[in-house]
Amino acid sequence: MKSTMPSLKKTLGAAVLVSILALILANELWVLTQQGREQISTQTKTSSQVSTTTTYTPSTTSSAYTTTPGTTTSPNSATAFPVEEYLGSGGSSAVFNPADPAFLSVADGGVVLRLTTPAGTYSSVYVVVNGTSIEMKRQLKWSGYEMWYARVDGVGPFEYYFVLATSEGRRVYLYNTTERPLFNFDGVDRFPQVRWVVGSVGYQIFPDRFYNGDPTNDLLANRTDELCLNAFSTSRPAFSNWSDPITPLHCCHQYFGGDLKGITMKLGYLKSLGVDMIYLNPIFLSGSVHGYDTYDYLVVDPKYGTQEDLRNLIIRAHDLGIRVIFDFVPDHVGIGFWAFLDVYEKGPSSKYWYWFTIYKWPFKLGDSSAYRCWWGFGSLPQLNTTNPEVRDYLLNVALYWMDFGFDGMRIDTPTDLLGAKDFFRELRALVKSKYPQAYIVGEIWDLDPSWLKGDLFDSLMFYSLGRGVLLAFSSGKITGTQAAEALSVFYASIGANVAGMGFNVVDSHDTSRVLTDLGGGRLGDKPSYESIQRLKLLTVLQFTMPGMPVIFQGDERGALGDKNHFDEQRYPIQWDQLIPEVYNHYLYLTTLKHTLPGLNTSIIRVLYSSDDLLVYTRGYNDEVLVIANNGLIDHEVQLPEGAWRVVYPAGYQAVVVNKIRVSPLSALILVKE
Ligand SMILES: [Ca+2]
Repeated sequence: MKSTMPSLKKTLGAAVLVSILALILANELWVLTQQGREQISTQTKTSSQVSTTTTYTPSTTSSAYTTTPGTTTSPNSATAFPVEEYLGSGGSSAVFNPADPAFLSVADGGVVLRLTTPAGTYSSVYVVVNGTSIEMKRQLKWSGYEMWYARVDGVGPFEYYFVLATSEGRRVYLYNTTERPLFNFDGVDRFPQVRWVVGSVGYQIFPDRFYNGDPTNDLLANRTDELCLNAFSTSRPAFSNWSDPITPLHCCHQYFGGDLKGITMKLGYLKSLGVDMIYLNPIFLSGSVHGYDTYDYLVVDPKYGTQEDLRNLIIRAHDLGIRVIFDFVPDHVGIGFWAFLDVYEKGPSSKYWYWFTIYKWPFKLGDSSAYRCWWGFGSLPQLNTTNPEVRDYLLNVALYWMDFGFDGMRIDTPTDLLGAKDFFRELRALVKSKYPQAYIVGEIWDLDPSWLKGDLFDSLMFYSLGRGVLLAFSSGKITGTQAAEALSVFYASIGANVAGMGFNVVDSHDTSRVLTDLGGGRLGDKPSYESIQRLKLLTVLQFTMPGMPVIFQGDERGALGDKNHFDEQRYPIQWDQLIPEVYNHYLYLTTLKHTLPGLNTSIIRVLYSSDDLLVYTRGYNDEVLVIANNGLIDHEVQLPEGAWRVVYPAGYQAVVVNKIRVSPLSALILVKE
């Protein structure tokens, strides 16, 4: 549920985003400041000696256990004069905090260790794990920092420390504490990845506007529509044929008749498109088209069908290997919510009086001055989630639908809840104890890593990535270098496990459609060639980020819609209209997502950027290479060593070495031969 937030978001420039993220990061990180206790090597090494080393192993690793802090007795002292440091002691300015998933997490069945250093200071970094040295890869780079990562196979316990080498031969050994020099991973995964998300393609469905599978239920919304209850409203709901024009009621009270049977009938379409997960906008009894004003959390809205229809949808989807998550709205209800109506009728003698915050009674339904409501909307009374009764009620609702067969939930406006983090901590513990692979996503527009530490959500709706970075780049609002910086800050802020679980949206029912944002026009227009090129560029990026690309219904068909015009983007899918070029493009991207192993990992490395170019790899062996050009001229790009096969655009299929040209407003996907 969003009203003004999207337009607010739009005004956030990429530069602002970067600085916000940097701030978040700075607060989260354990930054070791430079204290000038550097010891310069007496034996200078050339840079090539260090940088070409692929497996550096200290000669006597076990001595690390017995080394007395502050002495010069260290591994490998013959080749370089080492500097010993302990976390928090300062010196190397390296940043590491094993308690934070951004630095240590279990992803794709292995442990991903990451370390941040000042940019350009170290030519190579190693992590020594149980005596074996693993070279860390330079993964990300942003305003003065770079982040390195290494993967340790499996999830068993191990001990480790870091070795940082400069091109002049100075080596810094980063240990834990003077008492316990080695870092220790105990083998316990405290933030398990929901593994099925990593290789999946998601699809968001707005039920009233997807497909009408049962015309007999179309008018049932009349019985509960909020406008009929709201004392401050004189308008009434409207019922329209599938391709009727939109009216000022379009956003919330112009009904088109889409329903659960309609979704079930279209499962074959979704399967052939390559969809692995459906996110359903609210389907429970409510007073609007969007459903964020719940009347009964445990009743399927009759305008969408019956509980049996829902059961049938989930069973059929599961049969096809498609998971389904529901939209959970714990912050507020509709004015027709049974407990709220009880308060409305009985006042302080209602046993639900303390489920809300009532300022005066009696009151009229819809009076925003009479009770606490969401963002001042009188139609949306806010629940008092600090009341244990309300919390228990909502927790049981969530568990009820998980028991019913859902695979997870998207949570509406979580930051607005009273006592938000306490509530969601409890929710997660309850749901995950019974369903460890349940996927829990919070509707938070900015990147706030504090929600992604393992006790709250698996992912946020990553608008901050999809729109803040990828759309900004594809529309030409930011350069490749700015995009690389923003991507680096984004992925440095969250664990690799979270990156792999990313809910990667570029638009939704709460924003304009991206094709409109990219200059394609409004509902009913014919998008230009350039806007479609930009859409392709954007979606190549969306589909090659770690995590799950989520398509908003109809984007794959080339739908248009301007949010500022009565939420046009929610207009019904016109099943007789489709831009084949767009649909085939999406189809090919879902195929690549399913078939390229590198895209089924949680790892991205930003390799190179310029004004027009953004270049990155995917996978632990850098096996997928993406080159994106948002400029209006073509560019020649130097390829990493080896032979590369072009897999996007489709049909290209050439094997190339050394260099490749990338056309204006386009992207290439290559795979290591
Ligand atoms: Ca219907």
